[in-house]
Amino acid sequence: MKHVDVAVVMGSQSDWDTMQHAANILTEFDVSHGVAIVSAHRTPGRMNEFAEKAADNGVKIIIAGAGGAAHLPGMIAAQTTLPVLAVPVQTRVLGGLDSLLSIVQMPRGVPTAAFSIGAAGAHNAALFAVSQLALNDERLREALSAYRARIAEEAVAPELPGAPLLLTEWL
Ligand code: RP5
Repeated sequence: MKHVDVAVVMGSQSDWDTMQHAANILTEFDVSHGVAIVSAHRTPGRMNEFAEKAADNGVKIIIAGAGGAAHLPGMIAAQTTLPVLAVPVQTRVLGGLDSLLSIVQMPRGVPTAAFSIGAAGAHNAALFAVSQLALNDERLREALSAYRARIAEEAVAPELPGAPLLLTEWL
């Protein structure tokens, strides 16, 4: 089985709309990654096996997304010392606050890193994984700097139709 640096896991097929944003960033940065559905509640045995074997399979970082009673990231963290980056998936009934609160209050000694709810959280979790890998990878460090430069440029691009005076001329 091929080794990957980052494993992106989620509790359900329905989480993919959100978690694909993490996979897209990893693809953009050319970081090896794989995805799997492992549910803390529906397939606990599969989740245990995944968590116990992840480090031996060469995985360095796990990104785990779940919604509602979102126990997946914490339960994975309980069974591995690899860093677990948790993404609270937005839910229809409670908007994802349920996911966030299920994820964020881990007991002392078993941490996960928690990101914001939804697609932006998945996006940022992947960027965070890239920055962790970049500690030992010059190519990724440079790619992250280029990414930051690009989003800074996009943030100030003057697309304000009808605006009277663009003050950016002062800057
Ligand atoms: C959680 O339940 C999953 O992470 C998902 O976000 C949520 C709903 O799952 P489905 O009922 O859509 O499969 O386990």
